[in-house]
Amino acid sequence: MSDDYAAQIMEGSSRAAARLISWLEDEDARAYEWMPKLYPHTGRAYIIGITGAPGAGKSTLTDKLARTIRRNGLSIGIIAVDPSSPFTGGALLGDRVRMSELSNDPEIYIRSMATRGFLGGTAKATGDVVKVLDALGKDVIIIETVGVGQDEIDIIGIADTTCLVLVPGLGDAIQSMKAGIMEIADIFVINKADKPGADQLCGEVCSRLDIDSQIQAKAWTPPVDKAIAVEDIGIEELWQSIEGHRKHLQETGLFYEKRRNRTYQETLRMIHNELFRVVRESLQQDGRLDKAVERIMSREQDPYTLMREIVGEWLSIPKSQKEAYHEGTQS
Ligand SMILES: Nc1nc2c(ncn2[C@@H]2O[C@H](COP(=O)(O)OP(=O)(O)OP(=O)(O)O)[C@@H](O)[C@H]2O)c(=O)[nH]1
Ligand SMILES: [Mg+2]
Repeated sequence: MSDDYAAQIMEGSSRAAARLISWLEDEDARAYEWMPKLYPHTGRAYIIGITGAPGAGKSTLTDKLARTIRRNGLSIGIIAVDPSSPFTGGALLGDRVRMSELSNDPEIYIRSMATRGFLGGTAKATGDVVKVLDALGKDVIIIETVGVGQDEIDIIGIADTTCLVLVPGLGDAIQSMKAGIMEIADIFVINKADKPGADQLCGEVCSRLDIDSQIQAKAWTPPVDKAIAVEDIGIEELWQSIEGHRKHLQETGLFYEKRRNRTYQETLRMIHNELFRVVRESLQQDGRLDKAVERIMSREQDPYTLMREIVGEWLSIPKSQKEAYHEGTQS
């Protein structure tokens, strides 16, 4: 079958994968025809998240890490989520990698995703793209995402190993980091170690981790690796740290637990998104929401009551069926 996208992707067709990913990004219904067929063939790839501030060197690091992984004979998928490069002057991941020899390697698949403004979230689209690359047969999938906003928290849910990239010279990096960001990192990378302040930053992160481990005993203490991505220094060590974390997850059973938790969250989110989509469409279809907004604006109606009415209508569908059932048995 020439248009069996699932079969083509499983045979390793990058073109078929690219097509399906575009449909996913557009929320085209055709995507959801093929995803169920791909799903049984996913779950094999190991997923690495690279997150950090804009310009921290995530793309450079990803490029170098990809070469190291290739030297180990593994194939790679790279997803750059919403590259922030216009702000930092850094090259898009795609550009950066295109410039290197990686671009000619058929074992590497690179995809940039502009997901800013995506309703329902980056995580949904990214999670689906991960599955496509997994079914495509990639051994390792790297997701690069900027660690600002809410997105990075979502990415953590998707990655098996999350690397947080920090750079010296951005003031008191630890203090300015959002609450919770320390907890999400499985590995810390102090990049741009050629710049002054790298050792100090390293020390700050380590002592913070020390304090954390005194407060709460942890099965895994994140390694803190120094790197100079532009010079390919510290990348092999980073790969060893990632491998160490992978083995730790597998030996402790946390790997299964982590993926089970991800599947739980993902399934819940899918149900949430679909419910929201169905309700939103029906409200938009007959212009009902527009009319209601007018009434809310003029204070003829309040949004709280409207919300209850709308949700109540949806909930009453099974209830009325139940009532009909009892009516039937009573008569
Ligand atoms: N001095 C120094 N510069 C580096 C290092 N790694 C990356 N850079 C430079 O930092 C700039 C940003 O690098 P990118 O790899 O584009 O950073 P990024 O985190 O992907 O940036 P965004 O995707 O825009 O958030 C580029 O000019 C790199 O050449 C390093 O180890 N040392
Ligand atoms: Mg980048």
